Amino acid sequence: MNLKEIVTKKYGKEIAQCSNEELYFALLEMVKEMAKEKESSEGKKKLYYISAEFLIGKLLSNNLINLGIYEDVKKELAAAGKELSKIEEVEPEPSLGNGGLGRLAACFLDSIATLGLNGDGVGLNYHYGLFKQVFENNLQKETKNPWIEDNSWLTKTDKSYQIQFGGFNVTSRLYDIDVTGYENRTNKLHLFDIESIDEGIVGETIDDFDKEDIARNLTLFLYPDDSDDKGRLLRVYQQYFMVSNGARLVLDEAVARGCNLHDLADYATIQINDTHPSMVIPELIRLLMERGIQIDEAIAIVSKTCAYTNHTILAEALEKWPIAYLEKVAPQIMPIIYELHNRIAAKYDDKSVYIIDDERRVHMAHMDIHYGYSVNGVAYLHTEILKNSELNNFYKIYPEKFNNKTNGITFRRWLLHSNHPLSELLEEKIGADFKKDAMALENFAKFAQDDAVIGRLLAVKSEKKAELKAYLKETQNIEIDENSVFDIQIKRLHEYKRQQMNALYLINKYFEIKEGKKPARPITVIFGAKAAPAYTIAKDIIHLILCLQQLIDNDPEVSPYLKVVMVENYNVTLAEKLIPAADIHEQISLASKEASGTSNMKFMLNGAVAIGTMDGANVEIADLVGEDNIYIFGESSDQVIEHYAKGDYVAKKFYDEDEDIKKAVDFIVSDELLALGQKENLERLHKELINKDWFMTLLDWEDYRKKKDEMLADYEDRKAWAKKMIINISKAGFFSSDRTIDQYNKDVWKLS
Ligand code: 26V
Repeated sequence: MNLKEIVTKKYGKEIAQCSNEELYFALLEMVKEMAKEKESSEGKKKLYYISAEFLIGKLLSNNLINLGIYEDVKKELAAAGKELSKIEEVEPEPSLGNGGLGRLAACFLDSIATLGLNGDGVGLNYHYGLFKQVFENNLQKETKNPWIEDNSWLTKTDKSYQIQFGGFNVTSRLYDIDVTGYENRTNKLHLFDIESIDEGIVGETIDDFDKEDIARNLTLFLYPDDSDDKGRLLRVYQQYFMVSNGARLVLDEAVARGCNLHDLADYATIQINDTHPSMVIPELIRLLMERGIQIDEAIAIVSKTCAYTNHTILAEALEKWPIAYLEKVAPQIMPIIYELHNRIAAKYDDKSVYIIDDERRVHMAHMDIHYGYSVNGVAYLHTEILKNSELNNFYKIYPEKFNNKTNGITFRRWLLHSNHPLSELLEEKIGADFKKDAMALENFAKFAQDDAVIGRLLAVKSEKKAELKAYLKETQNIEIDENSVFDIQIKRLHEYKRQQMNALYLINKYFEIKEGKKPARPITVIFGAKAAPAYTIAKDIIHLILCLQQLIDNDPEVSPYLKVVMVENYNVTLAEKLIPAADIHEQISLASKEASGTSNMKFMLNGAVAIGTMDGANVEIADLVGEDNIYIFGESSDQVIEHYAKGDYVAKKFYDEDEDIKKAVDFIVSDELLALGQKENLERLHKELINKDWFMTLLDWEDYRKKKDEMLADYEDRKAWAKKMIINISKAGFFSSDRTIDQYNKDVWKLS
């Protein structure tokens, strides 16, 4: 049925008489019907991308684009006096991820379907998802984030399993979301839930619920507070629930396609997205044994079926679960984990590659590496660091398992959907090929000296900046100047990402303006970030930024030249507005720490220029665009790794010896800021920066400051800057997730 027919049937009226809400639900129905027609059972072998997070964002526009009906629907609505963009606003954003890892999983699903591959996502249906961030007294507060409505993209299926935990069972229920490929097949995102979930048990704050009542709380939140044992245990319950359901689904579907289980690896491959789903290995072995396969063969089958992606080298993020937790949650997999461990311990003397350590903790990544057939990092540098340092002992055993798959992003969402005017300009100048073949963007480079194209491109940027201004005014009551330079840093709040370094730059700029040294043009620095609820210093950094925002807003000497904005509840929808409007983007992690980054790719595609360290995918971006088109600063990953090895970085030395640093750092506890913020938080951050600074903010600060000033000066030559924009856009093709998925498929999954 077309939209008109659906609207008549559903509401008995014309499109023009419908509210935006009614039209949203009608479009939802229409898209679901059309998506269904493109479901496919083609392909003997199937990929399961199993992940605790899928940060899918709103789906309406994306689906309309992928189904090839966006323009027609927009016109039909316009003819009835309706605006598609207003209808999009009705849709709630699903909140099923933290950041890059979850968003990557969503981009991958889009590309898997777009390439016509047989592959689905498997995850959990968190009812409140990640918390909603609100600011109160310049502090982050976490509140519930309900997103599921009666009528939504979720479709309840008849799939259900009995999942056994230590001492009790729960009944699962599978919900599916359609994943439409761009002019290609429809795949599925399978989200498991429990029948007995009870949203009503959560009180005023997000941690106000009985964490031990697993049968009612299991799928309420993504990563509930893990600062205490109960929260951590709940996370293990979630993980086991996810993989037990996932493994059963894999087996059921394989059998339905004719698999005899001995040949499972010909029918299924499972990509383990970081260590959150690692228990799928022992669980799958257990289920195969339950179905009559001997342990040796079961281990061999699973080892040919599972592949692991590492997304971080941060020690605290590499999961190691105490045996006591696993015994409580899923005692039935412990004998298998012991067996997997014993086989390794019998073979190798080196305890660093064992699965169970002397503290009786299970190293999930170690299990993945030994019993998976592929181990990949997510950018060239990251994979090199895994091979040569972090996982070197494993690399020596299994060099053939290690491979790199540099991350990518889907251009459907991050260009076609989020930046219509740029997309149109590109199509006019280089044709529509780039929509299917991202490398065709290279053809845009020939316009780098073309004044007419430069004028058009700058006009597109201005249009997106004006749109962002209007959006922030309407949604957050924030005023920004569209004629200022937009400098944007959006990512999870973490010390290694060094939002604090950006804040120190702002303090320094504040001093300069006070002293009469005004910037050539006003600067608007925008942050978007959520901090993990138990990550104290990260929350202190948010506090500092919010205090600076208030201080500067209230200072008539400074506010005409400098504006700091921390947007509330940064999410995919906001990213879609912020990225196309950016002039400058900040990729300033301590070298070696950011596995890849993916916002860097989205920004370059939208014609923003990076200031960054040689870290993650920045290295490959710099290689592609060349040094004139990116602003690189800071020590290299080798130097940083050496500082850690020698333990020779002393923040206090930088603080004592550099007056500008001292002045900026001390301003954190100045009377001006203490008047706006909490003494405890600001003093803690001040102390941390001087006495610890584990992620070496002060090491690179001077270099960062110089580079940024150079960049701001260069921005004033608008023509030269536009050339940088054009080069960035034209080199972005490599970062299409279609390329990444094609590589996964050719090197790892080998789907037909
Ligand atoms: C998780 C946690 C959880 C406990 C507290 C500290 C902490 C720190 C980091 C993480 C991150 C987990 C993995 C992750 O999200 N990695 C991101 O993956 C992206 C997609 O590959 C990549 O672009 C980012 O660079 C990487 O940080």
